[in-house]
Order: sequence, then C-alpha cells, then structure tokens
Amino acid sequence: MALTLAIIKPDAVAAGNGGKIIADLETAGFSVRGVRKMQLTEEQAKLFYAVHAERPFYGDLVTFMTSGPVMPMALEIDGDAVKAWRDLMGATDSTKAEEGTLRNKYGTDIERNAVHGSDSEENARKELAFFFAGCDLVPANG
Ligand code: 3AN
Repeated sequence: MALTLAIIKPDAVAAGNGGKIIADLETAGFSVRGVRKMQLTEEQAKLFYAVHAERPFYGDLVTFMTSGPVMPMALEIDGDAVKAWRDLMGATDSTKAEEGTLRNKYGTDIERNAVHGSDSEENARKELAFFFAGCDLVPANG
C-alpha cells in the first residue's frame, strides 16, 4: 500500500516545528493526502496506543500525547510508504536517531520523539481509519 499514517506529536507542534517537518517530508518525496490538527482526548490516546497497554510507559505516553495538539497526516510516496516514513523518522529514541532523521532533528528522547509512524501495512490501514475514516483524502499530488 502506498499510504501511511504519521503524527506530528505534541512536543514538535508546541515547539513550532510542524511546518518544518512538513517541508522536510515533502522534500523527501512524500505528499500529504490528508492532515488534521487536533487535541487527542485521553480515551482516543488510550485506544490509539492500546497495543502498548501493558508496557510500563503506557500511562506517560497517554499523558504526553494528550498534552497538546497533534497533527495526524495521511502520507503517500511511491513504493513502500510505511518503510520510507519509518526511515525518515529514525530510531524511536531521538538520542539514537541517525543524523538527518526527523527524530534526530526535532525529538528529545524516547518519549518526546516528535513524530509517529505506522509500523506495518495492516496497522497503517487501521491508523488511517482511526483519524481519516469518512474523510475524503485529496488525490495524489493534490
Ligand atoms: P515507534 O514509534 O518507533 O514505532 P513504539 O511503537 O515501540 O515505537 O513505541 C510507541 C511510542 O511509545 C514511541 N513513539 C514512544 O513515544 C513511546 N515509547 C516507546 N518506548 C518507550 C520507552 N521505553 N519509554 C518511554 N516511551 C516509550
């Protein structure tokens, strides 16, 4: 599938880096097929990260993700969008993310890591539906 779900997280939005991240991803060849700016409720954040419910950092992650506005996006690129976006994001821990990746440039640590990306095609489908069900995505390069 050519689409993936990305989120510009509260740390990056609050720091005024949303536009810079969009400029970077467009430079890297992605096109934004859909974008929202919203504040997640606790219920939405818990549901979105339900796969991590048993992990010790779950509570903190939900608190962080509800701490300010986020910008979910439907991103398209030729080929494997899930992999291409994860490559551009870099490692989960911003302190270990490779130079030039979004998490290296805009993140702080393993939690405040600026951006989210789906980790598989199946999860991309679910996560795109989570934020964009019922929305008309613009055509590619629209
Ligand atoms: P990724 O976002 O790279 O797919 P996941 O799915 O393992 O990483 O983790 C989801 C989110 O949970 C991360 N983006 C990060 O914000 C947070 N997270 C992951 N591991 C930790 C950890 N050990 N401590 C705090 N937060 C974490």
